[in-house]
Amino acid sequence: MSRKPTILAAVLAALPFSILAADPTLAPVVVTASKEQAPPLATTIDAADAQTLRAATSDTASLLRDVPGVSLYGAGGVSSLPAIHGLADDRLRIKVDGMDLIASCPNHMNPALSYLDPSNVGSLKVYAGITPVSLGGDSIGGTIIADTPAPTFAAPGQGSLFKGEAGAFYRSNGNAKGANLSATYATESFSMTYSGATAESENYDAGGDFKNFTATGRPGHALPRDEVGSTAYETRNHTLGFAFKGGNHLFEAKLGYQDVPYQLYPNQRMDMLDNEQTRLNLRYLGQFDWGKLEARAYYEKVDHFMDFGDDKQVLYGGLPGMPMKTEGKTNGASVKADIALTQQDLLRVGGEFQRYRLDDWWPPVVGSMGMGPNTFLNINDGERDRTALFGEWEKRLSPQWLTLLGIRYERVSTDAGPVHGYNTAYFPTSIIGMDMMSQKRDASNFNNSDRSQTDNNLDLTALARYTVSANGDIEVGVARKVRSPNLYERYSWSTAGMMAIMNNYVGDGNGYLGNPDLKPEKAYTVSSTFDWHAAERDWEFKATPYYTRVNDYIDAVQWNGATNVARNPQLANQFTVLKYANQSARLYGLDLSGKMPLGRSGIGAFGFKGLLNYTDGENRDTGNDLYNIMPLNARLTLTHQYGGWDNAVELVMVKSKNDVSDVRNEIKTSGYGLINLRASHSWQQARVDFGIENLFDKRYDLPTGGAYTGQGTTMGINSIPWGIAVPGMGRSIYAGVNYKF
Ligand SMILES: [Cu+2]
Repeated sequence: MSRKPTILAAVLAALPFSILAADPTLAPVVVTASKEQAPPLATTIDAADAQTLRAATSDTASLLRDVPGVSLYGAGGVSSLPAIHGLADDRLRIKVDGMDLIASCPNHMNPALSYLDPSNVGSLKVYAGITPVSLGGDSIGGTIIADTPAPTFAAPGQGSLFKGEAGAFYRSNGNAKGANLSATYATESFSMTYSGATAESENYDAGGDFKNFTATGRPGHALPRDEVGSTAYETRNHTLGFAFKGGNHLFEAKLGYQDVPYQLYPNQRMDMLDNEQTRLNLRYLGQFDWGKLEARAYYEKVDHFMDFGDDKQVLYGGLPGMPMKTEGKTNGASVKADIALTQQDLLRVGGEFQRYRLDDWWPPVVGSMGMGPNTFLNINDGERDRTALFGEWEKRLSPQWLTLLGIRYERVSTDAGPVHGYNTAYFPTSIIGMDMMSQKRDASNFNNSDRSQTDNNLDLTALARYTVSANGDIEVGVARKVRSPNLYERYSWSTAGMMAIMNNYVGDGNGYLGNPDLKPEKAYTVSSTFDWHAAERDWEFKATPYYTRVNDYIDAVQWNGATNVARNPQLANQFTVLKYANQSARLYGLDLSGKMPLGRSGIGAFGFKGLLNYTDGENRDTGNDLYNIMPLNARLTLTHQYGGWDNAVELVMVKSKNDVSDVRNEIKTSGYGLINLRASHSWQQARVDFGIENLFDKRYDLPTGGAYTGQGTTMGINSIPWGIAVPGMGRSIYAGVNYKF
């Protein structure tokens, strides 16, 4: 630690000199964020934007941190879960290369964006307000469209081309390092690309004075005092793509393979100790006189394994661990046509199909009376199938007015087979005995219940965009969106605390119990965006107020496993078991964002960027605040460009979180401010990035990072102390290089 300020001072001291030393006549690589202008407004992070952050992070979701309306649920080092306007995870539609990937893990450790390395991002488009039905489905919040780079072909007459890119990074906090390589060989009609990336990190240190469990004298694996337990990871991603182009037809085949040897979780009782994904994605895209036709078919298989990582420990009878396995298989297909009816009318019609199979089972632990002799079947033969049809009509009424009307019907069927616990015998005397008793009762209740459910979901969207002048646009939209429960929400069945805490994908440390009778969530949203800007967008200011009412919102009620009824009174200041329940909720808020030039002088062009997000969420049935709502936060950035230099100083400000979900005993967090520094220099082929995150090594808690469960005996529901939030990362100095050939 003592060395860091010295390095820091050296970097800071060197900055102005290196700026002066740079030759301004060298052609800079132009880095601009492209903003889509067609309705509805989407914010796009392109490959160049991603590049400015990827030396600082290996978590693709965190590339969205500058996008208005987006916040992140903390999770593993490469797997944070995006939230848009207070709705997160399965409530959002997140497509990676057109695939609706599903987090199969009972802790959602493997969400869609965790399969995409930041170095392989072609673009990330965020629809924060109203999502068109063609890009939605089975979700009630916004949509994130993530795509790998589009295939490139040789120019006519060029014959063939070979090109590629290689990069590496290092980050001081956690001793994180990684590398990426991509190479393309292409002719005018054929293109082949390999992309690979690896990243690994040890546990990170919190800023300032964090006292982990070791520092506070709790039992468990001993760690240096500032270290945040269970934050290490190692990940490897590979994709191999083939593309054929003939006339107006494009055919693509993409193979993907991900192997994560470990990704530890500071806010889960378990750690990911292996995640292997294989996927195949086929796509056809055709241009015709009448419009565009796109068809896709994909297959994905995930093998996921969890147990306690090094920082967690089992004291229950000195047993070696608690292995948990998950297998998910997804088959999907979609067809979409964009039909130009007239010059002013565009019709989008399409259909989607998805077949998902899930097994989640926990093998017996040899020698354990509590965890054996049988396998614990958490989800057995889980099924979730979706069939959807949609139509969307985009009309330009006049040069000023553009409207979009959409309707989408989606049928979602779910089911799960019969289950049993570790041991169906009855041990009346111990805590373990009580767990066994409830497992027998719970399994029997579950097996006798009607578990097959079919939901008929209808989404409706209406959107209008009015161009006031060359300097202003207004967009107003209303939508009804529906999401069916996921398999864990419907079918996890054990009330026993020790089992329920393994079914948790919000990181609050509690246990969750499914509910086969859950109905789909229906959201009604009104949102508008006021967009003032210079004709060339040298400056811009956007405001997006929104309001959402959700009927049958899937929240949770505290559950008493012994009596098998809702708990009353509630347990406070401890971890508890909750059962999913349909309630109602409302969310509202405001995003503000803008940028302006601050002038140009002999030492370059300066600019200012700002972003502010506010969300309020309430459960209308209980009056409780909704869980994991990011408090008021703002991000102010001073930018500087000179020759090939592109630099920034960033101030992040977050208010304290006092609005918490009482039913989940959510932890309050204090407000904080952080300073980040970034610098980069680009040449024709090479680029270097370096910077410092959390310059002053500030201690802060992640407001949506959940409860700290990263150390010790996490197996018992209250065997670790309640009330400690996961702290954010302390100062990290990083550098990255990238070379294009
Ligand atoms: Cu997992």
